[in-house]
Amino acid sequence: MPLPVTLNLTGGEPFTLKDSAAIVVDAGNDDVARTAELLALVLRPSTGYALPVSTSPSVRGVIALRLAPDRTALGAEGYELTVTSDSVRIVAKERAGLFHGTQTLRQLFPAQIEQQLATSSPAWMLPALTIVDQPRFAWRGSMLDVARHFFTVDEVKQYIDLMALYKLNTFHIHLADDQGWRIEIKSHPKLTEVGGSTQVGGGPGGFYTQAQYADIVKYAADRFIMVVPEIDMPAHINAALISYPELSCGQRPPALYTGTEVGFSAICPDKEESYTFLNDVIGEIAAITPGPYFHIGGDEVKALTTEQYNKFIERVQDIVTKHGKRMIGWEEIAHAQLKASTLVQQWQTDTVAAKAVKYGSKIIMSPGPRMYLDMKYNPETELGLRWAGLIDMQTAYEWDPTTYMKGVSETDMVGIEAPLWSETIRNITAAMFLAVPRLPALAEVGWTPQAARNWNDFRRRIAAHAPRWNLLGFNFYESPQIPWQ
Ligand code: TNX
Repeated sequence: MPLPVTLNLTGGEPFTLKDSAAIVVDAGNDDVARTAELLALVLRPSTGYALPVSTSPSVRGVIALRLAPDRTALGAEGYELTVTSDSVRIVAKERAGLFHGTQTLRQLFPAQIEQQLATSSPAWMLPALTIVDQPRFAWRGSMLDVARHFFTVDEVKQYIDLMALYKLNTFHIHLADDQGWRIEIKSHPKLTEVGGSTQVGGGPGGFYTQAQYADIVKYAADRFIMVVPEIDMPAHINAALISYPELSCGQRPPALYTGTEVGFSAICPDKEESYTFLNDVIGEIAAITPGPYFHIGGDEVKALTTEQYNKFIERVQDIVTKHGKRMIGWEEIAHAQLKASTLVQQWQTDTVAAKAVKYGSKIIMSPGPRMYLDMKYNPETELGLRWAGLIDMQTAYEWDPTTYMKGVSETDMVGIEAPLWSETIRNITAAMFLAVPRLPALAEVGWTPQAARNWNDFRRRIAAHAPRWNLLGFNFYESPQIPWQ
């Protein structure tokens, strides 16, 4: 999961992982060794084997990870996994492919491989096979809203673990909204002191220091996941306005906000100091973000005129560009004049995002009725909202992003992203309940060729993952549409 492009059971003798095994990598490549070490961290506790990461090619019973730059057909994220009776070999053109290959290998072992205590049963056997695999879309993301409710660094890492297991490669983190500002900005300390002090429902909120943010970025990067930071503007910005009231136009006295209304706040687009402030914020975050993107939100603005909004977006686009990043915004930004390098994130309509195409801007597909992980599964689901509809498993799985929108074709989109808004969820247990099993379903929408996807086949395969989620401590929704074993 997601289903590989090709999988051939060769019918040969199976492979059994033994306590003498090692994970072999080519000498002189520390990055590959780190991927091997992450695989070892999964395999060691349950097997109880030492599984050293070794550069000695003579070790028997090996799992070998090897970069092959000449295997161009594998692309930036593809891999080939070959299991024979005496070895497991993962080959990829690039390092991301090796990592994805290790996630496939992990899933080929019995579920108990995820156990924390060593166990001698079952035997650690793999069928002889060859898998050649690569993703359909380059952009396979998920967004976590840490603004409405704060999530600790450890919780964020658990979410990244879930994404990595299903080969997602982009983690969009919604760092500021009306209810909370979650990232330290050294030039404007009140953003976190004041703006970070609460959350929906009035709890204590919280924020990440820049060092903690860098730690999240590194954790994600080790798993070949790019972090995209979002500071939502010009609306969804009350937390900044209470910290620095001079940034508002002064229509409404700012106060801490712990409700769930949207669209009421706006940074003043007509004051020069607003852009000085945003330049500082975007500059500091850009400097600690290795990925090429900065997300400016841009959604649900009710307090500005169209003209004010468009001018604001165009100015901010220049600021983002000046700091060396490509801008991303929710679909509303397509009303403004965009650069071709800007990405537009579709979420609500099929007309606004289509406008982006005329600027040459590519689209990230996040249609609410299919991809919003914060929607309820059914009318009785305790958590979640329902404005975009109810999304049980078949609805999440059975659709094609490239035929979803009129006037937008496959070449207009970079891929898909599943947002998890956190108005109704206050910790990772609640987040997992909404994300699992829908996020694995959407991961397959993003990875597997459309022609190879089949709902009935998917239902059967996803059912086998429940024991893994239990061992990993991932809460999940027991959808009645899945034949759980
Ligand atoms: C709409 S999607 C929003 C968010 C809410 C979400 C709840 C988008 C760009 N804006 O502010 O949290 O609905 O589902």
